[in-house]
Amino acid sequence: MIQIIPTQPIDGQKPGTSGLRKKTRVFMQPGYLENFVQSIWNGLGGVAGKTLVLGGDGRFFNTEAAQTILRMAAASGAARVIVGRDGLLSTPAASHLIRSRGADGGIILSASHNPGGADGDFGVKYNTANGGPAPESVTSAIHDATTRIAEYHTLDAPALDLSQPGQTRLHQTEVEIVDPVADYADLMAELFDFDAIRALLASGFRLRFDAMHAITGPYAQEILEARLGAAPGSVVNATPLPDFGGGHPDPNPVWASDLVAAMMAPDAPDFGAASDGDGDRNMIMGRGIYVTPSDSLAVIAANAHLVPGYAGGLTGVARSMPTSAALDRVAAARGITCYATPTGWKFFGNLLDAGQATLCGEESAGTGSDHIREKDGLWAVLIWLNILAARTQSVAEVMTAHWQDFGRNYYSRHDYEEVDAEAAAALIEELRARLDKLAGEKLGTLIVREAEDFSYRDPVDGSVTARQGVQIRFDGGARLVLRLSGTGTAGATLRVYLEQAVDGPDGLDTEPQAALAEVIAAAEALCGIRARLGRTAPDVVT
Ligand code: VG1
Ligand code: CO
Repeated sequence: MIQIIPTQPIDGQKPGTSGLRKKTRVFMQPGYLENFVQSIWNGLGGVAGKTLVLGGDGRFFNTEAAQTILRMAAASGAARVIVGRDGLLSTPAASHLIRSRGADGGIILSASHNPGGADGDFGVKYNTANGGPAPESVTSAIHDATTRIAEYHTLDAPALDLSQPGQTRLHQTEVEIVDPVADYADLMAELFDFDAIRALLASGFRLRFDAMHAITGPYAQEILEARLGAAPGSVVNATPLPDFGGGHPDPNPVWASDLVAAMMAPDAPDFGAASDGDGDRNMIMGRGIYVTPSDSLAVIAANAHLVPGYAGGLTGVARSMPTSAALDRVAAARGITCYATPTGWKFFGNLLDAGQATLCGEESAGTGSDHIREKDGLWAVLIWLNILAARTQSVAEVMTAHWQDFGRNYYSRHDYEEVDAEAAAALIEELRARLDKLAGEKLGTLIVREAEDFSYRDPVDGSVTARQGVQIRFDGGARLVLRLSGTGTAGATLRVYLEQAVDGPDGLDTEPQAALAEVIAAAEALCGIRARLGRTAPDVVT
């Protein structure tokens, strides 16, 4: 039954910010997925006798890829594979399953917020036994294995029926098919005051959750509608589709514009939220107000003690470097440490494992805590609902009070997508070469205080990750960060992160792009982004 198939290394199988992402048709080429999966096994030193979790966000090719991976795990002697029904698991649910079942690791099939479909993107990510994305030491070993692979092992076996929970066997491997939602929903019930949220929803408080035709639909229906009593239909676009209905399952004001329109309408619900392709991102809105992810993280940190799962307080907090310093303000007020890490959830794992941080977040709509080792979209929605129930205030009232208490960090990200990769790389390289001489220079109206290429030394294991983005601070509380995306599948994407801190009590109610006008001009003065990349404006402003 076991087949040993000769193969050769395939160029470019290098995991990025979050796993290996490629065009779906690239992954569908004969041997492409097989090479990478065998390289995961090889990079780990084999999977014989191990227990793995397997699931994905349901995008096009999920079903076939899950069957291929099951055959390959069995051919390499895995003891057990725990797989979500129909090969489905949200990223947070997969992380929880790895932890709760004591698995050795897991494979998540997703390209997250990237579009799906035959002409969209596909991705494969390996998570370790703590439930989190593999750290760089592991992804490097996997990449290394892709450059040396000579054969892969698989089985000559028909596809397994994954449509019913239960136990089955593939060769000598136990395959356990589990309900993808149940365990995760139980975990949420442990962390939050479901009675208080239920009472809030019974009091006429209306919510709208947009699942964007992605994996969170069934999770949100079970938790928000069935367990918490939100009105039927509160969860919209709830049926996961292989191509996400042709949309971009990225919960931000650009791609979730329907939700924004609904929340800005006169009869808007009290609370609006959305999640992404694999369920780890979140967007939070109130009636007439959008909450930036950086602000959301700070509000959660400031109010977590109102929530049962965090009643004991936070040991520390962490944010990715580009994320605004709104979180730092809360940490300073509470006397706890705020860590700044490179972009990508894998850098939070050690801090969470060591108990040095309880809460983490990224400006890209990722928020989470030590309950699992991934960011968690529905968790963010539930903690917000729990906070609103405890404070008996609207989202707008909570935000106004927060800015008055802590000050405000105006924030925006401008993305230049699918630009010429060489031009973007040259722009960043030339900038790096100038960093030493930038302090004191005037860019537009702003004067540079300090400039650096961000480098991170992990406080737990001492590993160093360099070249993680150019960070420029200006006199007067403005900050500019530039880095290249590590999740795209075509050309390069330049991300320009813009921040202006205002301490208050005045100036807390300006339109964000206006509040950021001087930083936006400074970015152009610094490196002429638009002219160099041949663009007149960013493609996406969030
Ligand atoms: C982006 C975000 C980053 C996030 C990553 C994965 O990476 O900026 O904050 O962790 O996506 O999120 P990049 O390298 O493109 O900037 V997900 O929900 O796509 O797994
Ligand atoms: Co995601």
